[in-house]
Amino acid sequence: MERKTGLILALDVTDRLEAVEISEKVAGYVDAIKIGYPLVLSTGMDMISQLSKFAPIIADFKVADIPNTNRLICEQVFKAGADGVIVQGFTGHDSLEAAVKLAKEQDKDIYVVTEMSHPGALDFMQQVGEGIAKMAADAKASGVVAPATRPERVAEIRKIIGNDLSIISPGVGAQGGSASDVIKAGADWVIVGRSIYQSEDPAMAAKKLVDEMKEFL
Ligand code: NUP
Repeated sequence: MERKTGLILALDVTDRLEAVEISEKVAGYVDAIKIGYPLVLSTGMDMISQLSKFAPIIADFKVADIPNTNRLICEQVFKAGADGVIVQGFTGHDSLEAAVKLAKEQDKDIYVVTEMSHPGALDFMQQVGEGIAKMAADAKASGVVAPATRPERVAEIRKIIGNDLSIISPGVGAQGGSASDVIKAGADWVIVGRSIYQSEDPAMAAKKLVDEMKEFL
């Protein structure tokens, strides 16, 4: 994924027309659009190709299965037109490797969730986040997903993965994180949903974030 603005839109709306309208408005400010279960379950998989006209699509399906099933899922998502897929890391190295192998064959990206951004991630995930980051680097994934709500953890994860992998970081705005803080801590992109798509003026909200991050990219 090419970095121009550092912003990825998380498009968690459930209406097809709204999804298209928002994408059209913010297309000039985002490097990718992340879509997940809310939008795909309500509108269908063809939403991926429809929105790919505006920006590359990252499918946030947090794939978490055995290697063969991970491969089968990623195959379908890439076939539908996505450029990247988000997978969970806690399933272990073989599941991740199956996804990465397929993605590399098709020149696509796999992003691995290390530690999630919500408070409940401290219950279990944080303890294994660094191990997952190391595994993602060993497997040569394209990048990891790390929490904008905890920039200090993003900085730790950056130390582990080095500069070959990118960090895409959700948790800005509605979840309390700051875009510029997490970029300063080592993230390459922020992923922002509600602060953009629930705004009166999504394009202006996206532009504000891009302007805020510009000097730190
Ligand atoms: O750790 C994660 N936190 C998170 O919020 C991993 C994610 N994939 N996400 C997703 O990022 C979440 O599902 C949503 O699509 C987006 C953040 O949206 P918002 O809080 O900016 O509305």
